[in-house]
Amino acid sequence: MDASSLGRLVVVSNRIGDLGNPSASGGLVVGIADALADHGGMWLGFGGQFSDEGHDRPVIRRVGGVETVGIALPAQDYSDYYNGFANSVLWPLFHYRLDLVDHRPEFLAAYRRVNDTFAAALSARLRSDDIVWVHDYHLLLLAPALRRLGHSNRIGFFLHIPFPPPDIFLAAPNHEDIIDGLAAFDIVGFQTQTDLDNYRRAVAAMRKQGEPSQQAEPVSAVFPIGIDVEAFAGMANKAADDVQIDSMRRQILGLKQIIGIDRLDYSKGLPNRMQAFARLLELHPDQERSITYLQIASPTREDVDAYADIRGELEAAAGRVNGRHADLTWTPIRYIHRNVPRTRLAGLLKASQVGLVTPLRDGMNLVAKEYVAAQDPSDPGVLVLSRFAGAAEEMQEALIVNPYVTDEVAHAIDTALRMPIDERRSRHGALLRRIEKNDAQAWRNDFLSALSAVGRRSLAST
Ligand code: ADQ
Repeated sequence: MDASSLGRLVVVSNRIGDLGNPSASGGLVVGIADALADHGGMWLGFGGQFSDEGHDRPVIRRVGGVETVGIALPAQDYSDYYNGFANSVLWPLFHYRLDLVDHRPEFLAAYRRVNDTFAAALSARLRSDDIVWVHDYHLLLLAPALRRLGHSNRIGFFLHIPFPPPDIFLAAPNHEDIIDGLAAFDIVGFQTQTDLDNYRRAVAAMRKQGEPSQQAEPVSAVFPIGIDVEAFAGMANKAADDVQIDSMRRQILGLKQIIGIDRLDYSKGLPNRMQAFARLLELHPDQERSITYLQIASPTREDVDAYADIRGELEAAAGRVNGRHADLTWTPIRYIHRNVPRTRLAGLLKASQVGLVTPLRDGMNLVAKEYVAAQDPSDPGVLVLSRFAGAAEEMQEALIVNPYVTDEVAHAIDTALRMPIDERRSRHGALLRRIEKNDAQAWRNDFLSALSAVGRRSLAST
């Protein structure tokens, strides 16, 4: 079935994107905003306001044919659900970091309550022919809650982050509920084949132990998320004045720029990356004074303990490298802990000869795709990409590295800096074609077509 023949689309995610200014908010919001604009529909999420007794009305806005519903939640519940279960249990666990899991019983209870609250708010507004698209690990239990309320709508789920191997997944405090919860969706989508395989192996492992109470199994498939390539390239071409001045200054000095852009998250491998850059200066002293590394790391989840240390750790690492190598005219690492407007980011990516995307584990990583989209095809830079980013499954023409092996990353940066133009062009051309094919539009059309193709479920089977 063609996705355009669907009824109203209802998107549910933890927060609502800024539909008034989608391109400022990033790839995901643009993809969803376009889908909603096509179908007409509703986007429901936490609105940012905390509910007091009797004041828990949602904030409703209308942008074109799209209604956004921002629900209110009690402050303590939101903290235990968002900082707690979602980001202190599920995020580390799904990124293979059992050592960082910090579970408390009240987290899981709040997670269930918040999923139920989302379901109740949605239930009051849901029409019987709506199709529902739920996003990410905050809402794993939304479908069973909606089914309990009697809704037989088509409901799809997309997981933006990795799905871990069974041995790790089975350490989740409520792994049976998660598998049962996913079974109440009609489709469960993943970023990569690895994630899909891990999910299916977890289901099989639990079935062997007789654990899942659900017999139904949802359709499961891979839908690699993409970006709007043309729009991002357009932004890169409109670089702000300060980006142009900075890039001219570097040209005069003969400096090549290596760039990293990430949320300041432990999954992104930033300390390892700084170490690899330092190692590059040791292994290839001839690169001194001819390169500079710009790392932009946006603040994120600062209320979660595991994020508190990484900021200090990175500042110290950048300081150490600069203290050791900098002189009056050259600063090896420029480290910026701030959000940067997207047009400026695009300009900075374009002006950089090497893109460093070296997460220890990542669902996809849109920056890898943004870096390729931003390049000048006639003189493109080189992407150094972790094999543990979901993007590596599609982007094999990048220089693929193991981010845990410092020397390997250092050598790859050196190779990228010295790569002849013909090789740069042919690698970039292949990458560009792939990200154009698997772009944001393909992602949502593929997902929504698959969701519309499943039969409507009878509630008796759930
Ligand atoms: P993230 O972990 O946030 O997303 P990523 O895919 O790289 O990771 O997306 C980050 C977005 O934020 C990019 O569009 C980037 O340009 C932007 N950004 C990063 N740093 C910024 C800064 N300092 N200022 C402004 N903007 C900045 C999760 C998963 C990923 C998955 C996406 C989408 O963890 O694996 O690719 O969702 O599914």
